[in-house]
Amino acid sequence: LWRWLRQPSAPGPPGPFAWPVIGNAPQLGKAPHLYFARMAEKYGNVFQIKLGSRAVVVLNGDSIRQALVKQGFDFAGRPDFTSFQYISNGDSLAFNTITDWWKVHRRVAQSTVRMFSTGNPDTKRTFEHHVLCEFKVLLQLFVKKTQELQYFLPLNNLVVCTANIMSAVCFGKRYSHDDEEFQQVVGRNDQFTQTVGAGSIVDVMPWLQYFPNPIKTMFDNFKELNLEFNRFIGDKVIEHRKTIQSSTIRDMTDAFIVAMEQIREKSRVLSGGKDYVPSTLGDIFGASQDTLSTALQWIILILVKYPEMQVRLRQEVDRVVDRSRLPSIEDQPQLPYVMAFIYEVMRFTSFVPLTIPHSTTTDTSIMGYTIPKNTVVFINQWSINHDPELWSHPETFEPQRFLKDGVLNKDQTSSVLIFSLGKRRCIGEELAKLQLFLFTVLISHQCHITVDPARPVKLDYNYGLTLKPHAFFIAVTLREDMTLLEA
Ligand code: HJJ
Repeated sequence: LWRWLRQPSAPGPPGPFAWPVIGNAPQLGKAPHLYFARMAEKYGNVFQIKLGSRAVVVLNGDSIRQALVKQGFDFAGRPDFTSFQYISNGDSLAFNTITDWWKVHRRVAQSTVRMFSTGNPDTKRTFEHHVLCEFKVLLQLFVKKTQELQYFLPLNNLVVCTANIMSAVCFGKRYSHDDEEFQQVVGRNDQFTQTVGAGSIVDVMPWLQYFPNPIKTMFDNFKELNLEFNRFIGDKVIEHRKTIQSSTIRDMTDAFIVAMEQIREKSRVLSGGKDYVPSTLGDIFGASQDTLSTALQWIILILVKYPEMQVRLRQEVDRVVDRSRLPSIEDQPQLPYVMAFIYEVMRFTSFVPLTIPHSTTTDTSIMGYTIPKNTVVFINQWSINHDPELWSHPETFEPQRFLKDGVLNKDQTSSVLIFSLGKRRCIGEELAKLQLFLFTVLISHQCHITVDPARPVKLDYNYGLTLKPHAFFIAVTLREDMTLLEA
């Protein structure tokens, strides 16, 4: 005992001076990931700050793989943040800490997503069909808007387009681009991502929600959007339960209802008999429409910011796909530049700069520093994607960095970190990459996108769980006549 008492315990991570009450909150600024990258240069890849009264450990570079993979369980928790309690009434898998029932439900969610996207050639074909249908509607709308207005804002249509793909998969239904109810459900992604992004003020200074101020207003909007979102998902599940026939699974909602029924006994013991069908669907529908519409915005923004990219992509696509048919999934192995372009968009924009906040599930240590149980941990994915030791000229957009002798370099592509790692890694990664591939080849094969010269595009963004580019105006013209598209 004496020796144990005298043993000096390893120190906590170093970090900048923190003010009372607010801690380092004001220093985060408009781009917390950039502030964290600067602090990592000064204090090392593992450092500590204070947000409000909470200690937050920020992991950068190498320490991320060490924590999330090698010490996976220790770092797989979620903090008990105020905002997380309103997402699916507090039952969201993505925003809840790891438990035994959580593991069961994650496995169900993972295999269901696969079953409706990249699972096998049949499911891939069905998924591709949904993407193709939505792309056609989108392109026709864009061409019409270009004829009427010349330059227009693509944002809302991109959101409805990606939401429709997942709505078809999840609920077996698509919506018109001017359906106001659907817009109301999926059109508030900025409010959602700004409130749950790492460093969100209400989560570290929850007392701000109790008197009138801009943070309270933002949080009230967040609560309201979640109520509407939950009502939308809840109604879908009720409709499905009324009409389900277990012999024909129509969509993901049916699949979850059946799968949860099968694990009900196990689940009742572990989770007290709660219904996780709506929350699991909410996570999948919400996450996919927000992230994929953001990715699509960045892809289009980069295509107009660097028009030579459109030329280069078109060259490759034209070499593989002639004008007698549309591009498809089977063309993917022949289109390495398209994939290199997509990886470079993910690396360069790092549009999920920090993951959903983690927390430690036990007293632990990393890189020689002790970290107590229940410490908030931020994972700075951006720091890896812009590490000059890993990437030459990280601030330059250059898809070629992912190609070696004309083929995709797997060592390089696996160095991009945007879907996180370990027990919390994204379950939609394959679906997302397939969808982005299809959009990129379809755009390159079918149309030409230009930017309003009076309003040149910038790479600026609003920070949140996902980085959203500032509004930009485009014009879209078809490469050839419409006959192919309507075929
Ligand atoms: C939502 C936008 C929502 C949910 C879920 C329940 C699972 C970007 C990264 C991960 C995505 C994490 C997940 C998000 C869940 C949204 C999204 C919105 C309501 C929701 C790293 O997505 O406007 O409302 O309710």
